[in-house]
Amino acid sequence: MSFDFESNSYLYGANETYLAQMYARYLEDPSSVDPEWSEVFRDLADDGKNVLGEQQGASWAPRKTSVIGGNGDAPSMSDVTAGVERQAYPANMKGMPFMPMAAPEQIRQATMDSIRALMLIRNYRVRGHLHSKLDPLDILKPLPHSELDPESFGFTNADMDRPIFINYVLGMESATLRQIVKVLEETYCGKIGVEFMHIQEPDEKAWIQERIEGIRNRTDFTDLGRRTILERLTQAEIFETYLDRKYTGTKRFGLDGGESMVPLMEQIFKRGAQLGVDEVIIGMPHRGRLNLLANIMRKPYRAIFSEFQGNTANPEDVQGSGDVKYHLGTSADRDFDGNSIHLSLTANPSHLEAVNTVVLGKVRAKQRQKGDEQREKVLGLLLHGDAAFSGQGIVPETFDLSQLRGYRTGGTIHLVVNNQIGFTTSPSFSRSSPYCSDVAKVVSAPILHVNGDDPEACVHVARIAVEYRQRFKKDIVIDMWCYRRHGHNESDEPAFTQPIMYRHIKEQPTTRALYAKHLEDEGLIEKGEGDKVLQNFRAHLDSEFEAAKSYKPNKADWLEGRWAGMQLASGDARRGETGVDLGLLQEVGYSISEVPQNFQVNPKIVRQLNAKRKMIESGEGIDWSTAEALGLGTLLCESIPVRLSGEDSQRGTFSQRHAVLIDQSTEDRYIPLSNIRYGQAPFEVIDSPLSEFGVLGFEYGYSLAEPHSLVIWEAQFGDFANGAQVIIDQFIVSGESKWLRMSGLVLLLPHGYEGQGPEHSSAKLERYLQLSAEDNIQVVNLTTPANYFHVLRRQMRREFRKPLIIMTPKSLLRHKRCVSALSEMAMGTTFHRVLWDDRHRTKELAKDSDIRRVVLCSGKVYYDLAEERDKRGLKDVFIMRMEQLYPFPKKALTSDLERFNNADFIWCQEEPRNMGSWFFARERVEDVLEDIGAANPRVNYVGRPEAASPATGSLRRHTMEQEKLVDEALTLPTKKPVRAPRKAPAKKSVRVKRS
Ligand SMILES: Cc1ncc(C[n+]2csc(CCOP(=O)(O)OP(=O)(O)O)c2C)c(N)n1
Repeated sequence: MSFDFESNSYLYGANETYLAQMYARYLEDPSSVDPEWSEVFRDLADDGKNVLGEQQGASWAPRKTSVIGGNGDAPSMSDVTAGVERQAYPANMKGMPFMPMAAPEQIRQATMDSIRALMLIRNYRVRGHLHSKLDPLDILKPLPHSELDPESFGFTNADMDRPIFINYVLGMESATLRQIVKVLEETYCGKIGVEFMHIQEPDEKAWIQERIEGIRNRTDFTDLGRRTILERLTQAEIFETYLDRKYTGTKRFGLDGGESMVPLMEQIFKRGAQLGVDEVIIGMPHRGRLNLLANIMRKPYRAIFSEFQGNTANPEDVQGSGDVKYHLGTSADRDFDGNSIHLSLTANPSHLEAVNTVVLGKVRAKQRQKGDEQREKVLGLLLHGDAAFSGQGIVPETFDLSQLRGYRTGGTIHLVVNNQIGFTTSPSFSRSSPYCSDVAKVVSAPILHVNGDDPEACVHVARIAVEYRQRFKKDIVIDMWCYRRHGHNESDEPAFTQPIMYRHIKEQPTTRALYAKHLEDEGLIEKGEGDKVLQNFRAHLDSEFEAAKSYKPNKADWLEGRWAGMQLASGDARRGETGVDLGLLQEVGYSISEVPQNFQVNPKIVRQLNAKRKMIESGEGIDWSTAEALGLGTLLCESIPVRLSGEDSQRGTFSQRHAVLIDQSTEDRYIPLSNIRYGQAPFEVIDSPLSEFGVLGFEYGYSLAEPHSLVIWEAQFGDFANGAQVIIDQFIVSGESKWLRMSGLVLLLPHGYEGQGPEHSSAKLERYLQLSAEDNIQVVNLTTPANYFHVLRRQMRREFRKPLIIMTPKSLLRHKRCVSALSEMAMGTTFHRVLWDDRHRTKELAKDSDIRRVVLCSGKVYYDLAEERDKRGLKDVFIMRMEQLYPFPKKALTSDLERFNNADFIWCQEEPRNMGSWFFARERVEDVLEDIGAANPRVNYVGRPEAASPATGSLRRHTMEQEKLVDEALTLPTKKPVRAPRKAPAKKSVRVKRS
């Protein structure tokens, strides 16, 4: 049919925006548009809603403008939505001409055609990925989808060649339906499937649409670019086959089948570097890791071969357990077209995906170090397997952190190396969602699915991903469909479980072979040239293989860069200088008890602030949270930044901290510790999302990258850290030994038996003690604010870093005896690993030789014991506190216990016998007793009996249990123990006043 668009100018203007606006109006009030339009819309019925009703989604919708506010940091997602200004619809759509009353039927038909074509186009944008050809094995075929069928929109075969006016949508003014469908298929259904219509932000959606539609979602590569891709594929493939030949059957978790990962990643670095990225922190699983180390990080092939020959990755004299080669990290500088970029691969354990937030924490720390406020210089890049990506809970936690003020890093690029299998499990058993990447939709991240056997498409999506990230500072996912040529590892037989898939794989030429043939067919390379590239590379590997025989790593890669100047931990007491000039303590003390004028603090907090002020004025009665603020505040004044994150940490779970004060009329925020003095270091205190695994990983990562900040993670109650056990076991306690990576991270774990039930009593102290070995961590269970002050400061006042696990109190936060004097924090004072009985200081106890019992304990139970002991007026019971359990202060305890030559010794704890510190302490205390030649070198247990659950749910029962154990600890035998002749001490111990 011939239809004169030009002469029907009203229809010429019938572009998408126009129609959408009018349709919206029609939905509100059908009589507000001309009756002819009303009739068209009525005929469209629900279809109209899909295409025209979605004002936010469609590219023709009124554009929104995001209002970005704040202080350099972009607002959260909800801030953005709140700040959106909507473009108003014209007040009255009436009068927008439709057609003359006596309109010819053909005009009406043409309008309907336009609208239906727009609906079809929109559906391709939404669902086109379902038609895309993603599976290189061609087993998973795209299914026909009714929403992508022109027939569903009322078009028949006869309509295919009729011109339809679409007003420059898809870059065409008008086209036949056949042409429209062809363009749509090319753009949305080729080797790339794009999911982006779920994005909430119109700008982002429009950007992706424009980025892909204009060029039919394809990059035209230069000849050099294509040759480079071939070269990278060759390196990737031949490296694996070479290892396979030389070390047949040795586990390497090869990349075979996913080789396009190499050119894809290189493109991220290259384009990223052009867009201002100068550092990329990478996290990845085992699969393809050696390939990445060699071909991307440029770890010498000879070094890798040497490790395959059984040699260690580090020089012989470097301590530590080491790790398998496919977990190791490394870093390298690469140059892309004159832009230098630093690449750092984070070491990780076998636990899939656990490294995700560790990487984010590192990125955040690096961004701060570089003053990268726009978050465009340092990029996080996470690689995932398909099964792990959809299966592991840490993945949504990672996405959840992506836009949060305290954790955002300006967007992570996620690359799923989707080999369509997880060990032996097929996707249909492994997830309920269609794609493994669906989890990324929790943050509306765009998802670019791509066929791994089309390396050009892979490089193309990599380019889009990094451009998107740099522009919008949000996460984006590339889902690269590939296959795994061998079993889960190289000695597995995959045909046991996936025989059909593996028959296909056997027949499947490699990605390199396919691409070499493609370039030959296109005449870019000569016949056989691909093989020549391959032989050259193999010859290079041969020479590296020879060199590996005499290869010796010359230095371990640690304590460099930011860590330069740090040393291995040594010595016994390791106190560090933690005492502080009284003047500074007072300066900090006064600033944490003051608020600006006119700042309306909640009256209850006013009382707390006044109390704090009094503590500082009198120098007495410093409570736990004040000591904490003094510890942190003095560090800040010494130019040491502090970062504290945890659930409700700003206020404090027990309403004790109030690190952020809220104005009661405006909700303005005031942070006293950020306002001590001009030039102090920055203080961050962050209410974290309700996650332990993700957030603890993040803070650990931060501490890896930043030894010069105090980094603290706080659990709401100590036992909730069990959700982060992977980070504790596999990173915090073992990272230094496995990977030579120190961390000074502090964990605050509220602990103590106060009748609050099984889950709020125990921070599972026993776990940390069981994990203690080889000087890996420090575990403390403190009883005084001064000791807390010192232990926090000690963390930063030494030349090494060790993770510090602190059992923190709950009831002691407000216990009248749990206070310290300012003088206990002053210059010359220090942390004490063992604390003597307070009544000893005041000379209220019998002399040492008359002490009949020494009760050794740790933590809050000290106060229960001391109170009852005082009530009973006992003078011959000495209560000794083990403030630090690991490293066990053997030397100090030896000199502390040898004074009591007429006493028996008990270990008293409030935890059940199979928990707490008994198992850990018993052997060590008895060692000491033997050393000092104690009459009775056994230490007896007093505490709750073995139990399955950490504590009772009944307060009454708790109280009875607690009274019983205190009573038992303080009940002396009626007869004096017969003294055995004293043995000579095994070693001369040094006597110190307090340790
Ligand atoms: C948390 C965790 N659970 C189980 C394993 C054991 N495991 C190692 S690899 C693997 C399959 C992973 O599949 P996928 O994520 O698709 O990656 P692929 O190995 O296929 O590259 C499993 C289950 C593990 N390493 N980590």
